[in-house]
Amino acid sequence: MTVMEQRGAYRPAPPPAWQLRTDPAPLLPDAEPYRVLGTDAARKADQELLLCLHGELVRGRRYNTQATALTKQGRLAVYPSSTGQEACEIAAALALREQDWLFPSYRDTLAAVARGLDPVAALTLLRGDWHTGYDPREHRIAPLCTPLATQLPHAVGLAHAARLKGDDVVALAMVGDGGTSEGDFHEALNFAAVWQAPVVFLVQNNGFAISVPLAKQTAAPSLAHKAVGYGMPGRLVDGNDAVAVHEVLSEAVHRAREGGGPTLIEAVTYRMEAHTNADDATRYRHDAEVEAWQDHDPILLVERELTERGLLDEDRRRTVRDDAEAMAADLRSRMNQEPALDPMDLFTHVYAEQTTQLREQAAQLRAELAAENEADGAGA
Ligand SMILES: Cc1ncc(C[n+]2csc(CCOP(=O)(O)OP(=O)(O)O)c2C)c(N)n1
Repeated sequence: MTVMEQRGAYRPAPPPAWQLRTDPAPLLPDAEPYRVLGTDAARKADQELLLCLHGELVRGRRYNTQATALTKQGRLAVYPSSTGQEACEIAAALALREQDWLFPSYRDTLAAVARGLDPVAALTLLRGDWHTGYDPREHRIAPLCTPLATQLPHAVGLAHAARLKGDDVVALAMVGDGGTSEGDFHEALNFAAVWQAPVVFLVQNNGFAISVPLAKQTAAPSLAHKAVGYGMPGRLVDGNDAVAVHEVLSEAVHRAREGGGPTLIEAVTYRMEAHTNADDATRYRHDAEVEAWQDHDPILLVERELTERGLLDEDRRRTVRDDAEAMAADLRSRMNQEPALDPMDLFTHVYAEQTTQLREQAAQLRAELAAENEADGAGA
């Protein structure tokens, strides 16, 4: 007998008035990622969409190689390449309307560029500047977010506020597989579902959070299954299939716009490069795994379909390649112009009155910069 029972105070609690409020079955994702390219359904894909996606994917790939080259030339502090993930980036961004908002992570430069942002402005933060480089309100693109998943509650807040105001706005929030383990992911999805906010969450499951593989990140059946616990539909899509990504995203955006509430989409893809230029991926994965994904390259998948339809001749390839090269040349030449960066600006706009710690950090940085200048002067 327990102490409570001995005292006679123990009364078993009545069973809670519990009931299943939502039938979970329609919320469940399919067992396999949704695919279009390489299946019979591909024949129905719109020709203009295919050609547009192809051009954008090739541009996106070229942007990635150019930005990575700029890190090697010391023109860019860091670049998290999305090579291999271009279909997620571009097809998702193209599913939005002009008035909608994008909430990107640090890896989602291509989504921002596909939405019309100047390719150089998109690299401002990664260049080491203290500001975003563009007006988020003008472009309806939130700043590229480095603290994992913090962009998600922001997206929900904006989407919910827009709905309260009666504005026709949908927010697309992008996050990595690792970001789904953050508290912000939970809070954002919970609020989004309770409020039925017009927001779409796109998880790019690229296999790794730096060196941590998905198996060590979660024991969930899939990341899309997490949706069910919040009461929103989960969708699983092949993240390398640009047509499938575009279709699934467009449906979810439409649903959100019509008042149907949020959706969680897991796009299964693969990060072909290292986490950033500062990472050595050979320390935690085998080349064979990377090579196996080459056969499922997002550009290759679209090109196979275009070729089969007789829409990709040498002329077309050249036009697309020239367009990508022109973009890369412009990016290169503008990034090669010396930026006016003063590292001390980091402290300028944080607080109206600096805290003691910030004053100390500013003094430390000032001393380091002075020592560096002196060393440069001595070496000259
Ligand atoms: C709150 C927070 N914790 C840790 C980090 C350090 N960090 C930067 S990237 C990263 C891995 C993220 O992986 P994932 O979400 O899968 O996105 P991916 O980089 O693969 O696109 C970590 C842990 C961070 N930026 N923010």
